[in-house]
Amino acid sequence: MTTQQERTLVLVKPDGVRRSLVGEVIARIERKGYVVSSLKMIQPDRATLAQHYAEHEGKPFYEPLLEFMLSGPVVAIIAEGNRVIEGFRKLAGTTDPTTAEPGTIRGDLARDQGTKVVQNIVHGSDSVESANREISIWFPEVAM
Ligand code: D4T
Repeated sequence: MTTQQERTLVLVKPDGVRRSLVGEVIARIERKGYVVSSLKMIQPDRATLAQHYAEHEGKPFYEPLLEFMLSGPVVAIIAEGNRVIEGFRKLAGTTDPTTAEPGTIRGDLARDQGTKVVQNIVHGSDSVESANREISIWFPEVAM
């Protein structure tokens, strides 16, 4: 199997920060063997979130998603490693936390809240293109 040195953009979303799960998420990234190369806590503004979630504009959950993401600070992380994009998505588990596998971040730590938008603790880039785009949104100061 070929290995690919990659970077991915991880966000600990406002629910994860409110529940003091920042350390838990970072520990899982690091225990897996990935390297945290950049890290910051930010209160995101609407323009940043509109860029980040541009692909979801117009969907029923778009406005609730932005409201949720505006509801408190997030922690933005660049994690590095071979195949880290796929690897972090596996660590995170599937989008729906009710059915996310136990052992994953979402499967272990999140559940359905009955809210209009799924609150699932973390975001992780889903491709090299998304990672590059998202890193430039959240870390404009980091050279590609
Ligand atoms: P992110 O992008 O936050 O890592 O999550 P996913 O990759 O797992 O999911 P996504 O981009 O498809 O969705 C972004 C965000 O919207 C919420 N969502 C999503 C929701 O509330 N209802 C839905 O039907 C979908 C598809 C959850 C994550």
